[in-house]
Formats: sequence, C-alpha cells, structure tokens
Amino acid sequence: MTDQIVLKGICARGRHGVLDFEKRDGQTFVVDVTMYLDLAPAGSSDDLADTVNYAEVAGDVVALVEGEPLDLIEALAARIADRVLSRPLVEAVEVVVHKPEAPVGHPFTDVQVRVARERQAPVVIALGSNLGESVENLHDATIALYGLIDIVEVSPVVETDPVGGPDQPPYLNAVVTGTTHLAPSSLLSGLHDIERAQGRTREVRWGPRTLDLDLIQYGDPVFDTDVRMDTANLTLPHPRAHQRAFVLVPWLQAEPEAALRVDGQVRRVADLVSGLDTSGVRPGPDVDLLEGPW
Ligand code: PH2
Ligand code: MG
Ligand code: MG
Repeated sequence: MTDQIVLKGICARGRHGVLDFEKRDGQTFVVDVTMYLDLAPAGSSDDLADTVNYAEVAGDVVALVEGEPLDLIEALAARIADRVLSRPLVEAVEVVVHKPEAPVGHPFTDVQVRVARERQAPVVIALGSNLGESVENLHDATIALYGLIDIVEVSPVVETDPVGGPDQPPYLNAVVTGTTHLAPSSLLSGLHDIERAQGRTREVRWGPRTLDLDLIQYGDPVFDTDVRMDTANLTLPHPRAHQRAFVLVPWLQAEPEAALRVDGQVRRVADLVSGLDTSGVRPGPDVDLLEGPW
C-alpha cells in the first residue's frame, strides 16, 4: 500500500461560482488534499528534503482558492490536483473541494467535488550490457520494465565502443521510452531492483556490467514538465546523456522528435547527435527486444 500525507480542512475565501454575486462577494472554500508518495526515505532520513512539505502545499492551495475566479469547483479541484502533482515526489493525489455556503436554494450542510489524478510522466531509459549474454540481458530487462512503465518505443540494439572506465568489451545499448505513474525516485529504485534481479553488482565505476539501466529524462522538456533535480541518488536529466552517442543514437532511432534539456536549454536530440562523434556506435544484433528468445 502506498503511503499518504493527508491535509484536511484548508480554508480560504474565493470568488468561484457561476452566479454574479458569487464572483462579487466571494465565500468560503474548504479543501482536503491526500497525496500518495513513498514516505520510507523520509522515514529513515528524518530529512524534509525527502518528502513533501505540507505547509508549501497548503500555500499553493490557498493561492489557487484566492486566485483567478472560476465558474466550477470541478475546475478549481482539477487545478489544485495538477499543482500538487507537479511536485516530483507525489505519485497520485485526491482533492476534495467543499463549498458549504454554495447558493443551493435549500437547507444543506455541504457540497463537495472529489477528483483523483495520477501522474503519467513520459520517461526515457537507457539500457547497456557488456558482460554475459548481453542480448538476453537487454531483452529480460525490457520485459521487466513493463512492471514500471507503459512502454511506448523500444529502439534497435546498437553495438558501441566502451566510453570511459577500464579496458572492457564493447557494449550493447538500447533505449526504451514510455510513461509512468511512479515518481522519479520510485522509478529509480525499480530500475535498481531489475539490475539486481539480473545479477548486477555495483563494482567499478563505468566498468563492465551485465546490465545497466539509467534514467535519462523524466517528463517532457518541450512542455517544461521535465523534472530537474540533483540529489545524492539521482540527477535529472542524466548529466552526461547529451554527450553520449551510445544513448542519443538509439534514442533518436526510437523517437525522431526527441528533445533533451542541456544546461537549461531544450535541444533536439537530432541536433545533439549531429554534433557528436558517432563512429563508436554501430548497428547491433538485428533483434526486437520485446520478442525473443533468439
Ligand atoms: N556505460 C557506462 C560507461 N561507458 N560505454 C558504452 N559504449 N556503453 C555504455 O552503456 C557505457 C559505456 C557507464 O554506465
Ligand atoms: Mg550508465
Ligand atoms: Mg547506471
């Protein structure tokens, strides 16, 4: 079961309503917000940075209630839900907007609308392997990714010269795109679980490995919904992806319109690739990673 933060009874005056006098005089609105997120990190670290600051959420809610007048509390609830979901750790949200002074024309105690929204963020994941049965490793990982994301595209497999690290065999690389309701940190731990389940141990940095799954981008930079974060566990977008032909070439094959934020600027992956040395990237085995075995 997912953990929750419940913030109830946030009270503010707003001018939402269809009738003229509602827009003119205003009335009290009461909002309840339930946020679904993994509270285990904050539970062990005791650090506010690992969770959602409910005081900030309350501030956002009050700003929306007091802000632009809307006709419908449905619209107010939807805007509140979107605002709460824009916080990277929140995976889903339920918002209730009460309007206890609504002009209903009969005695009543409360009217409320309840909306539930789940995050559905586009994500880009890079796969690599240069130890063991690499094609099988990439295939098994792609199938396992179904447990974390709804897959949209799977790139062809490319064979690539190793970049950095010790002397090591060539890699097979690929890129999978999809959408997820998981928050970035939950998705990352899911990727680590898949790596571990396939026998990956974390040894030499940039050394040979049976399977590497890297989260390249979360959200869409073209709509300014991409998550930018830099924590000990996770940096988004991936800080070296824009220089890595072994990531960008297969990504471009999977998604010709792909875009990536580089130093704050949204760049077309096609343009990034044309500025890179791609001589270390060759077509790999001609397989569809969703199918198999071969
Ligand atoms: N991964 C690395 C380091 N170097 N080189 C290639 N060609 N492909 C990789 O996936 C790769 C690498 C660290 O993750
Ligand atoms: Mg990597
Ligand atoms: Mg990695």
